[in-house]
Amino acid sequence: MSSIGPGHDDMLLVIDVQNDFCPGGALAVPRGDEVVPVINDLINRFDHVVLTQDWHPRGHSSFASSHPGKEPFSEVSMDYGPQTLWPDHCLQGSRGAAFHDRLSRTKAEMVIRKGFRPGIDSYSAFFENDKITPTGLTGYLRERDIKRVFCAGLAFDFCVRYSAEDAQRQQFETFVIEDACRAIDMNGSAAATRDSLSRLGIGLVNSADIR
Ligand code: VGL
Ligand code: ZN
Repeated sequence: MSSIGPGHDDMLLVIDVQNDFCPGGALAVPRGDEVVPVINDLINRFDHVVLTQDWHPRGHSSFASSHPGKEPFSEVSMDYGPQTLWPDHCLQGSRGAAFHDRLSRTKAEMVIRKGFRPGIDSYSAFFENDKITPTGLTGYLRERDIKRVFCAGLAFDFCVRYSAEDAQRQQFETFVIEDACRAIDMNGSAAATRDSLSRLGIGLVNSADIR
């Protein structure tokens, strides 16, 4: 693809680059730490940067440990729909919930925390998993006159996917920078994500395309 952006109405949305999603963390994404230098370079090139931070209270309903007899990576049905159960991760204030030490945070205009309500998970930076409870990010981006959203981070097939799909649904032109993401990839979820993103007209691009 020819080169795109970044311009003054573009936002780089950096999703969940936290210790627990990196090797050694509680919900490690394979090679998750490899996104850090790629994202740092993107942060230098974008005018606007927002970070998200998965931020769960103890005993969160997305934790398998909160559902007796259930294993991590199994599924339960919540009143808002199916929910994958995870190992305990990104506990508020913990070292695992902190951003990766080498992630450049200085330029971030805002950090949006998600998943802090005990009874509902939030993959997307825009809406919780009930698809109706907003995080406030849409209003922030509209008020700042942002027109395009470029997504990067962890995990490609969960929080990046849901954030990108909601960004597009909220009328932002949306791209996912694939080499700035890594996937959990359970039951073909990485391929399903690629299919879904292209069906929705979300651009899959590489960081080298953005200059
Ligand atoms: C995520 C599972 C649970 C993510 C967060 O950042 O993709 N995945 N919480
Ligand atoms: Zn989480």
